[in-house]
Amino acid sequence: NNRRLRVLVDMDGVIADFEGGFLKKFKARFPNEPFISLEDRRGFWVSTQYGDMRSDLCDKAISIWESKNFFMELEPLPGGVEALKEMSKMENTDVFICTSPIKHYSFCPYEKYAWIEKHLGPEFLEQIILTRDKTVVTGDVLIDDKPDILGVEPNPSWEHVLFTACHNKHLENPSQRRLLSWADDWRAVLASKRQ
Ligand code: BVP
Repeated sequence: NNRRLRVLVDMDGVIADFEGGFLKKFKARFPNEPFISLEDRRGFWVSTQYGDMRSDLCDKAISIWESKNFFMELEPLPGGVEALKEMSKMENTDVFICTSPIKHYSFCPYEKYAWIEKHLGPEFLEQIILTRDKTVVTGDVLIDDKPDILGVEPNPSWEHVLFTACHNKHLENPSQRRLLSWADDWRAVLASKRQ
């Protein structure tokens, strides 16, 4: 089998610590407001869970990731940068970072590029796919922490492998295979797609 393998890797919650960065900045900016510990996070949308706690907290949460330097200052998640660099050096393998920017576009798209250049190197700037609809992107596998990845294409070409995050780790019977972290066997996931 000579076909090249195309791996799509999500950014927030997979290589960049969106949840940790959000909670740290939310507490710093709103020290007198209640917050949701990472242990208590449920559901993909942070804004929904904060809004359910108290309606005005939805907009307060949104103001955190709409702020300048929010995306730039996210910490890398353990092992992610190393895994992507190793993956990109594998034979017959093309790696793309496939990430959905927020609609408040003043900072997020720029900062995603800057983050990737800083942590992965300028050569990875060639590998970025910014899209709000990942179903129209073709690939063999998409490693993503969002449990439901929907869009205009009802039958995406990729297999979604669910990357475990604080908000999805309690899901009982996810329809996807899981990667528990970058210490889990991502090489075996890739190997299985080369068969
Ligand atoms: O840019 C990220 C953060 C944002 O949605 C994007 C998810 O992209 P992928 O990980 O799917 O590529 N985001 C936005 C909200 C609320 C908006 Br209102 C949220 O609660 N969580 C979240 O991640």
